[in-house]
Amino acid sequence: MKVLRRKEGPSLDVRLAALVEATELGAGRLPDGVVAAAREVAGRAGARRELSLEHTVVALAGATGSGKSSLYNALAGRQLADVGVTRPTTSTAQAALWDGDGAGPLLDWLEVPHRHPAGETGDLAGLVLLDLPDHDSIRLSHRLEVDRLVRQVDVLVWVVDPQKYADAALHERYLRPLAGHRDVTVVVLNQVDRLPPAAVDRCLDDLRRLLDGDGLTGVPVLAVSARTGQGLDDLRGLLAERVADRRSWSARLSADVTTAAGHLATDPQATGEPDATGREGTGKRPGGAERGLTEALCVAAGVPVVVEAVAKGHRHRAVVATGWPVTRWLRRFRPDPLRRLRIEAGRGEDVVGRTSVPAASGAQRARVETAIRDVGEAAADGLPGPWAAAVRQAARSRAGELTDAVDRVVATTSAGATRRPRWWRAVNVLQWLVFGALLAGALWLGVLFAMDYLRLPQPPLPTAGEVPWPTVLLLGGAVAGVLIALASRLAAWLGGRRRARRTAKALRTAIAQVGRELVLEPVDAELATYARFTEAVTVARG
Ligand SMILES: Nc1nc2c(ncn2[C@@H]2O[C@H](COP(=O)(O)OP(=O)(O)OP(=O)(O)O)[C@@H](O)[C@H]2O)c(=O)[nH]1
Ligand SMILES: [Mg+2]
Repeated sequence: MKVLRRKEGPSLDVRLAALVEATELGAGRLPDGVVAAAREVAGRAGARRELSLEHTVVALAGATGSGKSSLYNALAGRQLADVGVTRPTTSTAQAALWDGDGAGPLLDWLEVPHRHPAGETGDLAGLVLLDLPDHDSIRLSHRLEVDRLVRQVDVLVWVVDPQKYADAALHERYLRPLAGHRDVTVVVLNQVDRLPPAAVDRCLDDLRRLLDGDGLTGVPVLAVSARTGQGLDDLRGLLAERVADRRSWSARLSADVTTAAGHLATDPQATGEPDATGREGTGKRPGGAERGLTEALCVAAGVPVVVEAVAKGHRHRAVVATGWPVTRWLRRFRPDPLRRLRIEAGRGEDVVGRTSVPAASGAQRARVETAIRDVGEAAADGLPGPWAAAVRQAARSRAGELTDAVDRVVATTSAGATRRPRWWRAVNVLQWLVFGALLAGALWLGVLFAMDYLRLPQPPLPTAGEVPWPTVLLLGGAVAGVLIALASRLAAWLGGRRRARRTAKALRTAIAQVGRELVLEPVDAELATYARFTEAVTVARG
């Protein structure tokens, strides 16, 4: 039977690189064991590729007494291994070499010191046959050696006997987990000489049924007898094919990479297959939760308080700048509502210290936390467990910086609202002119009053119509001053409202930006990592 080979798809090199990348991306997010196993596969694959590719390492594995050593001797054509009656017999692996030149480093890597040349080379040149200890051994060292070599060899020949072929330990511990290694697995039913001919087929059928259950449909199953030599030619022919092919090593590594990538994926969704949300691991974050976050941050940052202070502060300063000079000074005794929040012009990014906007209440803070959680949940929806957890964690990762960052943008964004409109200055000049007229009128009338009191002759009094000019100046100045003040107040009220609206909008934009930077960007980064991971896993799976 030919080794099944994929004609298309990425090369082993590319898949190996993808596995390494997926492993690095998954580290710290996926369970440590899975990541370590994938790393080990990548390391092993790298090592095997550096060693002789001219040799094919085939291991005879199986339970004690199944006849591994007997088969090993039969294939080698020499009594290399002890075949015993006391079980278990073989305690360390040994190798038979068919043209073993250059296989030294490979066997060193396999940690198999006992090496023997096989009887005759023939068409098996390049075969390195390993006789393993028993996998189900009462000796731990046997099991460890088997487990190690089962991971390292190119082709696995599982030797079973008619009594123990259904052994649960073999199927559950080895065959089922190696279902992905179909292309490099062979099953040999040994000792068929001990069965009546009619029972052999029944036994083979049953064995095949079990292997199908293990996910090993289609693997070669051979009936042999190490004692009589029955079926040995078929086994030899199959091995000769694998050896000539020189591809088992890459088929083995390919299966390893596929299996490791499958474990990294943890579930089907991680492979980039469409998930429940149809997001297909594209790294996109569903919208929606973003607005809730901005809203919660605005409220917690005291935006309504600041906006009200902007309007009130504007009116306050307008009165100080444009009010009636007779009464405006009284305003100075009242504090500027915006300055009271320590928001003033000239506050830049470099200003240290916080505004005096009241700190967020417990309920407001809780609302922010809920909004952050909602962002995390929405982004994590439909992702496999560990990645969902990583995304949720990413949403929270910079939450501690939010309060200060939001306060900073509140300070810098609202500081613009303290700018003085130019008309205030013009109105101020006008107010003082009008006030000057009032003073002039008062002074004039005062002089007239004094002259009258002293019975001095009255100078001629110019009039505007019937009313004397000093009176016009005094009363006109007073009325005009008050009217200008009232008109300015109205304008300031409208200006304050407009400013408050603009500030509210600017604050919202700036706070949304903070939310994006500190909450959404980490989430997006994690989703991008997940997208790269799924892509790498897909490539690695081949
Ligand atoms: N009848 C019969 N007996 C066999 C056959 N193959 C092996 N045996 C016998 O089965 C017993 C175990 O053989 P081994 O080759 O030592 O078995 P093993 O799998 O190497 O056993 P461990 O080294 O303990 O793991 C020996 O007594 C062999 O003679 C066979 O094909 N037919
Ligand atoms: Mg043995």
